[in-house]
Amino acid sequence: MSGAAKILVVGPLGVGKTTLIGTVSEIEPLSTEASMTRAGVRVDPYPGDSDKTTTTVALDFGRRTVDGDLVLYLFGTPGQQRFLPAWRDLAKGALGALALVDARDLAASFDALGNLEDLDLPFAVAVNVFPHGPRYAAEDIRTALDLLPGTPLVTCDARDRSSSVRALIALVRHLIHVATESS
Ligand SMILES: Nc1nc2c(ncn2[C@@H]2O[C@H](COP(=O)(O)OP(=O)(O)O)[C@@H](O)[C@H]2O)c(=O)[nH]1
Ligand SMILES: [Mg+2]
Repeated sequence: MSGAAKILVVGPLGVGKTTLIGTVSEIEPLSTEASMTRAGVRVDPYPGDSDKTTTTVALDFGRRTVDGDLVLYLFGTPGQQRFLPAWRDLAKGALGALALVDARDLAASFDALGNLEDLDLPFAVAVNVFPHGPRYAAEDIRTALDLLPGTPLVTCDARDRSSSVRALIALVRHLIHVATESS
């Protein structure tokens, strides 16, 4: 596969979207972050005991070439439900999505996965591994997230380039497979 593809990177607040795009991008990633206000902290409960003080209010953008000559334009989409209209706009023209999941809170990913299904956007799921996070068997994660058998499920560390690129390649392989099946 060569050419260019628009890819969404979706998932709940704090799952690692900004981190992953920054890790894999060949260009200086564009990231629009805003300080979380006290009010925002109430609206956007932050998982775990992280010292995170910013949250994405609009989008992240990066570019990554995989498999030689396929250029992926990566759009990180805000995970908060109240940004759903923006999320749907961002999905226009996208070929597929990488859905990031935090094993400490699988349910936090339901909204994003449901939106992808509503939009008929093919996706792969990447469990971003956090320290102290539970290690579930892949089958248990599939069941909890109600994934179709064909949906790729991989693990990654959003701070690690090779594992994050591997997750993107798993998605690309899936997109090729889906495109081949429907043609
Ligand atoms: N331990 C660990 N921390 C991570 C990982 N990915 C992201 N983080 C941290 O988790 C926080 C939230 O990540 P961020 O990329 O901002 O999440 P976003 O809200 O989905 O964009 C940041 O402080 C990251 O440094 C990871 O794979 N492992
Ligand atoms: Mg972010």
